[in-house]
Amino acid sequence: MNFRRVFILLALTPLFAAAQWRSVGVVEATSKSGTNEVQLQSQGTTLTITVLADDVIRVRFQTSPNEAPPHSWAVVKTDWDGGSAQINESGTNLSVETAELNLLINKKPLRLVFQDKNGNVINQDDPGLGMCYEGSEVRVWKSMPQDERYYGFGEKAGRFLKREVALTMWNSDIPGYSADTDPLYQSIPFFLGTRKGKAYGIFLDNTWRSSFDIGKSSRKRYSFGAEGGDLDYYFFYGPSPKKIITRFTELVGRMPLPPKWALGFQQSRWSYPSETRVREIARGFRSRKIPCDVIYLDIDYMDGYRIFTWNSKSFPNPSKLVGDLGADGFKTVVIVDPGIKVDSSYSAFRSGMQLGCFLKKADGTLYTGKVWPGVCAFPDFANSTAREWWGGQFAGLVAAGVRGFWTDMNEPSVFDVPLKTVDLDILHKGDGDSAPHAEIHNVYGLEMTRATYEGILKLRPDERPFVLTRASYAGGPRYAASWTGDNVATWEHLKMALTMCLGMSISGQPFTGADIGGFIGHPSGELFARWLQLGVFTPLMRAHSQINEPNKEPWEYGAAFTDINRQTINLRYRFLPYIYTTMARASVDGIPPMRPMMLEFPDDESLAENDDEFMFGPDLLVAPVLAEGKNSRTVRLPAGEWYDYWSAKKYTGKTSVTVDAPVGRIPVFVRAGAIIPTQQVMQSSGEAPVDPLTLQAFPPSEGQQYTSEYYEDDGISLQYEQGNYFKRTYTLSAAASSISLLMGAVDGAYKPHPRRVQAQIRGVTLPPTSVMVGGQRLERSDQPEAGARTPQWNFDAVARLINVTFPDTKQAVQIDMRF
Ligand code: MIG
Repeated sequence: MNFRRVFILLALTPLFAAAQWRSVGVVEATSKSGTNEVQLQSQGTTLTITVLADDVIRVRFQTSPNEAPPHSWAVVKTDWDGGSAQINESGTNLSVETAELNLLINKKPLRLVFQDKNGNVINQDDPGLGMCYEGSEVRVWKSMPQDERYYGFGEKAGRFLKREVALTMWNSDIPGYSADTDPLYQSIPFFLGTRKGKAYGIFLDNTWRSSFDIGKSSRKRYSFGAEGGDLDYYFFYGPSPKKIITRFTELVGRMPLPPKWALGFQQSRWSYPSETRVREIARGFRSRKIPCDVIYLDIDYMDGYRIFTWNSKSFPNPSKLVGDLGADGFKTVVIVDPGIKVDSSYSAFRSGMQLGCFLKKADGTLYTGKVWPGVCAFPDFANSTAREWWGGQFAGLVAAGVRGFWTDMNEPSVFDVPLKTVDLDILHKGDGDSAPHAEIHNVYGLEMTRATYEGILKLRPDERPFVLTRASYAGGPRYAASWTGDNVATWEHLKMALTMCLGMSISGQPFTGADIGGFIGHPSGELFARWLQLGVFTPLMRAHSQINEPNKEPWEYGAAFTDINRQTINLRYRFLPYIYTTMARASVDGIPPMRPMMLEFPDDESLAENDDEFMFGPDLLVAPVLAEGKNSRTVRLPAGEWYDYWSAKKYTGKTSVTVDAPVGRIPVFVRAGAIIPTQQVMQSSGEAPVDPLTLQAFPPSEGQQYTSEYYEDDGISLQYEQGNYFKRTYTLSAAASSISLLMGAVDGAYKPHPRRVQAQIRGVTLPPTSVMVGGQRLERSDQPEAGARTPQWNFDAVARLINVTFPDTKQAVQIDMRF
């Protein structure tokens, strides 16, 4: 029981600036444990340095060393092998050396200096301040080189590059936030520092209110720390930023592969108030041939906002409604809030009370706060009994066929109280070790998504759960996708939708998106169309709206925009095989689909601060139009060669180009050599079979070759974990008078529906003189029969492409085109 912390918390100095920091002094004693850990004592403080791997070092500074080690809510990997660590002591210095970096520990006073193997400083404690403490607060100051750049910090508004800003981690419900509003809904205390093409990462694993001052109060040093707990951080060395993200997500866990339908277009609003309106919306999509996979039900589906219930007047037969939607290709997702109405005739309240699942005050009485249902009790998601109880409450919704759950208000948000959340001294029971809300607050949302995810998985063990959350912490993607909360229908917010998703993506949350069209306010047709275009390239593609706004469905802006919006959503469905492949990759190595330019091209100074274009997956460069009244867009192309996706015109990179971008078109470029797997447009992702699978191939320059990957599985079950997937590589190469495409042998047991593969070689001006598939010469047939099963090829001089169509097999296939 952690009463000391509660006590200190109440006595906290309110103003951060007023703190009288004590800087850690001279080391009095050191002790090694094993080959990879050393402890240093100084004036009652303990610093523990643990090498987890050659590129990962944990630094834990404790000002009260006798306390039991706190539990980490984020870290899932604990069995690190320590790499090749060597710890050497000589006089006033101690050094920790690994194969990839050296940590010099100055003992007089205690300061840390991280260096690469050539002795260049990567990161160091500020010589003057270093690690400090005051009351229960802990903080470290680091030197801040003028040319160092900072990125990440999870869900933060404003520019992608973080400089001269002070950022706080404290999950907060802020409807209609703006570029300088901070904090927001989620806390991911992780960032990257980059300098001269080399990157390091820092993850502060502390759930108390924490803060990062990145050159706001000083240009020479930055600092981070928290109001309680240990200064417990992980230092990652790249030098590539990708390597750091892979390591960080190994430490805190990765997004499991979501159900494929969750990557389709999703339609929401607060609220579709009745079964009649929901059916009308579903018909609205199908009758206009606008693809859609998901319809959301916001709070009004419930009986008086009682979670896990239905309003029997407006939703008289939920299973029938959900079933009919399902037959029409729609999955139903419903909102759930944490607040459980205090109402003795309400079964969730009664069972939660019986099992002691709700937060209580120090005197043992129920803690209550007001939210939508009125006076509510709040589940103690830090406690496993409460989590299991919560998970079980979904039985009815799951039985009705509801497929996904949207966890809102889980900062948690409480109405009509000054702090807008649960009282900070309310104790969470945890499992054995209790902790005040001040310590649990930032993981309340994370643990709510955990309870939800685990509960649904138990109820429906053969299906991947889909949970969408507003609040979370580092490691949250293990359980849920997330969105950026209550944004506004302005062009500025469209820009922020991009920078925030990029920030989330490099903070370990790949499955993210913003409310398309803006939650608050009403977008113009143009703003909605541009927002929808960006949405094609955000993993979560969901349109949503506040209550009392005019309708915002894709057909509400006039016929011309309806056509444009249909084309845009069609594009999402065309790219689904590629999008799914990038998501599969993220679930394996943490590298997100949305990649800031600095992540993909860390050595290119001209792209280091670029936050209006990005890579989607390894091979698509997306340059959305983010301002009103534009018909063209200037794009900075990285080194190499790039094709305009629309025209197949080829450009040499390291230059800026301006391309047409009328309101119906988002500029997209493809890396030369890449193969982008695409499919036919369908009205929902579950339609099958899709024939053919079209591999859009963009030939590299003469003498070059490039390999792309492809991933597919049943899109819904967990069998991919047992090898039931379909994975192959495609290698495209070009010589003086030939182009070859090698489809590697399929890895994995999954059998797709029988289908043809259509290799579509783009940007080709002349027809080939011969096309061979697997050593067989194919006939040219410029009027191909629709669906013909015989292998054939044709050339389209206007579109400048060659189509080669043949049945898909699991064996390797080589296609050679001679010119
Ligand atoms: O206090 O459920 O961010 O998406 O529509 C507002 C109603 C509660 C906030 C969410 C928003 C949702 C709304 N909710």
